Amino acid sequence: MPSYKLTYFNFAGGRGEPIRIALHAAGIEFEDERLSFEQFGEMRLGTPFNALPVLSVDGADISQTNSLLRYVGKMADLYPTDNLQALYCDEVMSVLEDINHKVGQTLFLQGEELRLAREKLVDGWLPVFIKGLDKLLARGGGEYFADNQLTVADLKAFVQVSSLRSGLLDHVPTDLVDRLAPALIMHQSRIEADARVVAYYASRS
Ligand SMILES: N[C@@H](CCC(=O)N[C@@H](CS)C(=O)NCC(=O)O)C(=O)O
Repeated sequence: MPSYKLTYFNFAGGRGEPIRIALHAAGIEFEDERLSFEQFGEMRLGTPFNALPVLSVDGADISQTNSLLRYVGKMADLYPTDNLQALYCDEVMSVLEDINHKVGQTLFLQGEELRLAREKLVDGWLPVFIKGLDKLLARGGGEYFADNQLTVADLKAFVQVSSLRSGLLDHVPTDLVDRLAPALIMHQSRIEADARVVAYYASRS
């Protein structure tokens, strides 16, 4: 078994958290390196694309969240073997990356500039993504996004919906997803209650 180190920021969300959950579900021992923003600043230029997460496999650094999720998902039986179901899973993860990208563009704004940028998201892209994800969940049968079982797409959606409802994103109403897509809230609860997710958070406490 190779040695694994996952490097990400020190919080239970963002692009890194679904990878941590999937690694734990796979039963893979890994070094869970959690950086402060200051520490990241010091090593940023040493990462493959000046960004996190980075998974180091036997000392070789590999980037790109969804690629990492697919890799770990295959080892954790959380990635479909059927090609069409894998495509469904990938589509969902790409939409969630689009959300990360749009929200990420606002993360370092402040004051009025932040308010305007976030309101633009709330009136524009976020409803498009949320309603679109609602349809993709219905396509998957309503309980999971693909394969009629838990996949890495569900883990990523769970982390994203939790973040959007958390109140940590200023000017994003915490009930935005509730109003637009109640099925995504039920999905969040379903994934949160999954034994593998419960076991991961129990291991953290
Ligand atoms: N395409 C990359 C994007 C990674 C990314 O933008 N990560 C953010 C944190 S969630 C980051 O490290 N930003 C630091 C920066 O842009 O300086 C991926 O899928 O992993």
